[in-house]
Amino acid sequence: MSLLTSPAEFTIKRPAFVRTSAIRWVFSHVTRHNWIILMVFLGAFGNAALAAMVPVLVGDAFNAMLQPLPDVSVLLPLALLIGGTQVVRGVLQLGRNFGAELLGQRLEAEIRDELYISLLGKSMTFHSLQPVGDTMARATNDVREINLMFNPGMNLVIGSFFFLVMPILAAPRYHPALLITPVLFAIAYFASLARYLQNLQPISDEVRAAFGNMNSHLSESLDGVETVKGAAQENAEVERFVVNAKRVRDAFITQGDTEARFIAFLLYGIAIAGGLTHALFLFREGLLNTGQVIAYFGLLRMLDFPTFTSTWAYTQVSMGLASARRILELLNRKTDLDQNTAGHTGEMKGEIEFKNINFAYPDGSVVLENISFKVKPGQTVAVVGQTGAGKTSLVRLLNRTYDVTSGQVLVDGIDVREWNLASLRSQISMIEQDIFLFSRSISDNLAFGKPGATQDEVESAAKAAQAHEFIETFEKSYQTVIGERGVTLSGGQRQRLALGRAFLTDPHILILDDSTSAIDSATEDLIQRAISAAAKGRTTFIITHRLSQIRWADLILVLRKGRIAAMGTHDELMQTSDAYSRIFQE
Ligand code: DCP
Ligand code: MG
Repeated sequence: MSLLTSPAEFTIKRPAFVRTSAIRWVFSHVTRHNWIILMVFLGAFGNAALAAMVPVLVGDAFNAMLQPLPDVSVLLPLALLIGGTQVVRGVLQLGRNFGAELLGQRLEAEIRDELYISLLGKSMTFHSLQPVGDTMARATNDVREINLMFNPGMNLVIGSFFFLVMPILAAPRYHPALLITPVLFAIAYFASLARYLQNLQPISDEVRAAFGNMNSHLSESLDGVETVKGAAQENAEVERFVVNAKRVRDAFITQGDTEARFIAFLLYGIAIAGGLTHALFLFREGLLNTGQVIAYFGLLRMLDFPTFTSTWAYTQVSMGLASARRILELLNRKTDLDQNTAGHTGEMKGEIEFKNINFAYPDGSVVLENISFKVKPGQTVAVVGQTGAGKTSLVRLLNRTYDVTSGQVLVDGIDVREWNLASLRSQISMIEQDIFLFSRSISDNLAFGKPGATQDEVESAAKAAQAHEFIETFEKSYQTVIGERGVTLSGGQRQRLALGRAFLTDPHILILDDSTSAIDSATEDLIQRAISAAAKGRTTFIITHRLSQIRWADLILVLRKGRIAAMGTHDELMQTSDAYSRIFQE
């Protein structure tokens, strides 16, 4: 059995990115695209430099015209120069925008992959504690926010930064004192920006968290829409949703409020007025001429770009970082599962031993207590007990869906934690209590654990599972696509598909959880035959309430409130165990 052919969580390679802080993590993604960054910076710098050419050249033109004998012939070359620089500027601007967009899209795709791989690699402990809707919000919207952080966010931040720098570079050309206004503006701008971003951070975090919360509620009520409708609870659900939606709205309003308080516009007004006054003062002293005053004023007007973009471009960056923190938090959350790639990988014989195990769910009380038993290879074990007794929990310890709290589960004499996880799981097949079918074709669903299976293999597995007949009744037979969550199939049909799945993977240990509870007796007979065939030659666990299936088990475990109340064969137990015989009297 090849382990490498199965695309299971634990065989997927993890990309190595720095995951110590959100900024470093994003940075470690960005630095994989150095040439794009170079393109953005060159484009942004060139764009600003050529934009500064306009007021400078216009000032020159004024001076030429204000001569006692104006020389009109200089106007045409100046006009052509202005035109030419602006064409080149357009190209550079395109480069900057294109680069930023490319970077944003690439990062979005990369981070989405990274997150998906990580999510698949996480343990059930993680998944049972993490709401699906919240994960979905992070995997879609938050990842999207990182894209937007680069374009338009960083694109405009970098672009406007050079617009801030140009007046500082060009002003001394006319008079060194003219540096005062753009330099003071820059200092005030960054100081107020730092405060603004500080205020904004908790608000951005709240916006993203409120959104995730709304999403997880939405996905839950859609998931459970049948229950909601069945209990006529639509109104209550809507009310609950409105509360969540309000929280999102309030968070956005607070954000808008904070944005509105950002004083960049005030600074800009002061800079323009102060700078012009200063220049006119120098003009009166004879230190500047008219053309220079005009050019300087034009340069100061370049500050409007950083002013106008500042509020929302930095908000976008702030939102992007908030999202990055949320994604990173998910990536870094402990998986609680050691995949043990260096562990034991041999072919399984199917001998099982539970040695004094205790088990509790991560946030719950003790579910299984002091359980010990042994199973020889090829034997069939029936697990019986009332609902909530811990039957499902018990078998979940075998394939390490969860790990024991204390004690040991041994397969072939080796602790399951010592096994290579991929090897362990690929040799154990579990048919869950709630059978999950993907919205793919029946054929794909059957071959889920063995993607390369041929049509013949799929069909013979379906036949062995007594599923072939009903599949044939569908118009497209094996190519029928199953509706969302398998709603187009009945309980019994799903169980037989799940059995077919198990046949295909040909496991050494097979676990059937409540596999025939919802079935009429004719179908039960079919399934009974399928299970008998499936159990042949492998160690099998059956969790069921049906006497017909329990009877021929080699070992019967009677669970009661997480403890073994009795164990043995049917005949033994009928004589010795009250707990056992009581189950059949219910
Ligand atoms: N439990 C829990 N967290 C989970 C699953 C179960 O806290 N993720 C609790 C609920 C029960 C106990 O564990 O009190 C045992 O649950 P099982 O699912 O193991 O019970 P059974 O499979 O025996 O019950 P059923 O026959 O209803 O399937
Ligand atoms: Mg159960």
